[in-house]
Amino acid sequence: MAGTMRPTSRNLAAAAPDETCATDNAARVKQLAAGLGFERVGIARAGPISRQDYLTEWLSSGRAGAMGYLHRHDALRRDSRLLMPEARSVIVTALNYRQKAEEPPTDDRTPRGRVAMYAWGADYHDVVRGRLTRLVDAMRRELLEPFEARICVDTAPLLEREWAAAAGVGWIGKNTMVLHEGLGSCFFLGEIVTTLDLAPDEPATDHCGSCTRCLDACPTQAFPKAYEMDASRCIAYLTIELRDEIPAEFHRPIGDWVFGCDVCQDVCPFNRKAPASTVPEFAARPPNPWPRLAELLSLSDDECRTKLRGSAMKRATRTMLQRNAAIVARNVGEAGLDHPSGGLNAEEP
Ligand code: B12
Ligand code: SF4
Ligand code: SF4
Repeated sequence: MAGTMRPTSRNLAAAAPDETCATDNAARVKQLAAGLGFERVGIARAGPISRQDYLTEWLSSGRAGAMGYLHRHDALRRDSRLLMPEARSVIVTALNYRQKAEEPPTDDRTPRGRVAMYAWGADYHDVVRGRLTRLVDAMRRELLEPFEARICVDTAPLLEREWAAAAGVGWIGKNTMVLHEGLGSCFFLGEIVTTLDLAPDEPATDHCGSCTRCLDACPTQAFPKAYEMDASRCIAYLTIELRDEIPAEFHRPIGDWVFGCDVCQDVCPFNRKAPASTVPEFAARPPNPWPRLAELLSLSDDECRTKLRGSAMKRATRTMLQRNAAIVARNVGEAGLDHPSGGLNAEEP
């Protein structure tokens, strides 16, 4: 856990009563979170984020592509106290989703596409939110003072990686993921913005060193430079967020990814020895991670709704999934699987 703030008996004696309380409460919150299966927990002081200029430049440079929601609630994104005026602390948690890598099944010769690991099992929004709700309940039972708490998982206007870095949960790697030496980067972030005064942690230090594996491996050159992403080029954006046609220059680089991409995490040395997730809900639900392209291409709206219920894959519409599957079908030499709603541009690059 990020909690390196445990006081010695000497500095405890010297600490003011409020400080002692903040330190004790922080330690208790971390214990409760660990008991609920969160691998990392860190605390940051609520307030403005430190890299506001970077965010402004990033948004104005068009790197957010068509993700208009990243431009909305801009002020809230810059200062967590605007989400909750009396907020004192941001508790940041990490929940490991790493699964054993799976080769494509060889029992039949059906062409298949690949789904990014974060979407193999149950929708993380539900799983992380469920556990954070239990954490807040436990905090209300155990901590003596009343407090307000707001749970954020992905969709709130909060720059989760910025907060994770500030709270010492991990450092922001050159591939822009939050990374931890022991845990790698295959974990979800979730936060509790709260009025509780909790002793903050130190930010983590960067261990990327001279490594550039993620930057070199990205199939679409989505990193203009280290630590910076042009999201409009990322396969995760193209296959999950972009509702229109995917520009032809990206068709081939998409390879076999029908939903998301894991390349810049797969090549990261910190993920090589990272532990597997112990969260049962994140185990792969068939047909993930290798759905048959023909099945994706023939899904009706109703079937799509039923099959994707409870999965993070429901973020993409049926048309988007079929657009992606048609591109992958071409890439794996199965152009005959094209679908009228595949959304393919007429020309390959
Ligand atoms: C939009 C979004 C995307 C977009 C854009 C990604 C991006 N890099 O910005 C797309 C669709 C491409 C995407 C892809 C993925 N995403 Co996403 N995404 C988000 C979302 C909703 C918002 C991110 C955002 O605001 N980006 C805008 C930029 C400007 O913000 P930022 O990168 O966080 O940058 C801030 C800081 O990091 C810092 N900073 C930036 N650059 C630098 C440089 C240096 C040197 C330093 C020190 C700091 C620093 O300053 C910035 C301003 O404060 C977050 C959830 C959230 N609410 O935060 C999830 C989130 C980032 N995604 C997540 C995941 C799992 C993924 C994927 C792995 C899914 C997949 N396999 O397909 C990929 C990973 C791709 C990658 N390498 O980042 C996780 C990441 C967990 C982790 N361990 O880091 C998050 C946190 C969701 C969650 N709750 O767990 N995602
Ligand atoms: S997720 Fe894939 S496409 Fe996106 S930056 Fe990483 S390697 Fe590149
Ligand atoms: S691959 Fe190398 S440079 Fe990229 S995030 Fe991992 S350690 Fe950092």
